[in-house]
Amino acid sequence: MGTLRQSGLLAGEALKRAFVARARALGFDSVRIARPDAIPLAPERLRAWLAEGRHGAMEWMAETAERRSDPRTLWPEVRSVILLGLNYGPSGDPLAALGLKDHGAISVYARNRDYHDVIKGKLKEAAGLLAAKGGADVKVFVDTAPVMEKPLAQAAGLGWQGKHTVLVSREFGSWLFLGAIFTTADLPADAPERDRCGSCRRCLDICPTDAFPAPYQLDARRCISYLTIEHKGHIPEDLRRGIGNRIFGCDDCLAVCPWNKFAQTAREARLVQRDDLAALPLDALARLDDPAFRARFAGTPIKRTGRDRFVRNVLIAIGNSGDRRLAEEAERLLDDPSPLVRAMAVWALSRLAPEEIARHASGRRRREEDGEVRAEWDRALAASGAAP
Ligand code: B12
Ligand code: SF4
Ligand code: SF4
Repeated sequence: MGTLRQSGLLAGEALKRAFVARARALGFDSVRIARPDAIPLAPERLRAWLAEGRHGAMEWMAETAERRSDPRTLWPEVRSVILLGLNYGPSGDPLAALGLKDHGAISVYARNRDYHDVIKGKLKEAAGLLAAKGGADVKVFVDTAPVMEKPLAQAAGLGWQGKHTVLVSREFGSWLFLGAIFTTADLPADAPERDRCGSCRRCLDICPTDAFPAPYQLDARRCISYLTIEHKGHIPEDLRRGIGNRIFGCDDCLAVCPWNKFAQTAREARLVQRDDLAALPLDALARLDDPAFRARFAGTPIKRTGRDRFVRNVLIAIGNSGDRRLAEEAERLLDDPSPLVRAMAVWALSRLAPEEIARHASGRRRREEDGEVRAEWDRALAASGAAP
């Protein structure tokens, strides 16, 4: 400590105070600190989740499990883990778009700039202070690194993991993005937050695809967020109806949480929801080709799925719309180069115009080279009463 003082560097409480002030000036809404050994239950819970296969095809979760479950495995020199929250609370009803059946609903987190880009820059700037004023080494993480941000955030006291598994804050409800800074600086830790869910189970009961096998446990394979964003293949038939018109992510379990009564609208301009991205007309989306898709969603998280997966989702929403006028969009996509799109075009058409399936199948079913798309034709023909 004496050496630190002589060198003009800060340490302990003084460094923490300077850091928190800097992070708040950069716009972070919550800044708290946990010890690197603060999540003793997480490794076993992560292992159990992976063993059940609940990560679906997110192989990167399994591949990084060891480093992910303990900050000290990821970086043995780490002495303090700083968790930072950025509020992205919506101004209106986050579920309003679900009532517009000829529109696709985009989840709140994707209605403006990609939060990775927004948070990463701020984290780097904040971390710079620890290096400059504390002589400490730092590493910054947001989402994509093998770090269990939610249990660490609970240990630091930002909130608690609700029964929907997302971190709930007493100040911001369900709407906090999380980021982490690992540092070699020894900073005084904050107290953890306790579970405040009580007997409530609103988030569990609202889930349209029944993705919670038990409270505090999510089976990603059934979660609309996973299916519409992460999942690269065909979406299982039994889950398509539950998806409704959610074309990118899902907010149902977040939105019904009673703790949102304390939520506040996002302050960070790049995270304030853009109304033109909340609900989008399905017919226009179905006509996006690759360049148009990229241009439309540049800078937002939506660009991540690429055009084919996005149009796959749009076709599920079209199939669920009950709007016969949208059948022509599905019909046009029956010959799309992407099998993901062709398969969902068949499904959407079979829901909106089952009597026309046999006519459209003739020729196409025989020429189809993709086994999954052929199976989709067979299911559609069987459901419409025509023999495959
Ligand atoms: C993989 C992932 C997903 C997957 C899986 C989600 C999941 N729940 O695991 C999918 C694609 C489904 C997903 C969806 C979403 N995600 Co996501 N995702 C992640 C990621 C990259 C890793 C999460 C993880 O480690 N999962 C593994 C499981 C095992 O860990 P866990 O969820 O903490 O599970 C704990 C509980 O199950 C608990 N537990 C288990 N058994 C028991 C029993 C009892 C009794 C108790 C008390 C607890 C308990 O212990 C486990 C370990 O702590 C994080 C970023 C990060 N690096 O942390 C973002 C992250 C969690 N996602 C985020 C967001 C915003 C979302 C969505 C809201 C996006 C959307 N609107 O569509 C949805 C929410 C869906 C939901 N209900 O979880 C934010 C959440 C912010 C917050 N306030 O918590 C994060 C932190 C990204 C960020 N940097 O901001 N996501
Ligand atoms: S995000 Fe939607 S689908 Fe996923 S668990 Fe929550 S309510 Fe269910
Ligand atoms: S809805 Fe209820 S059970 Fe779910 S996270 Fe919020 S308080 Fe907890």
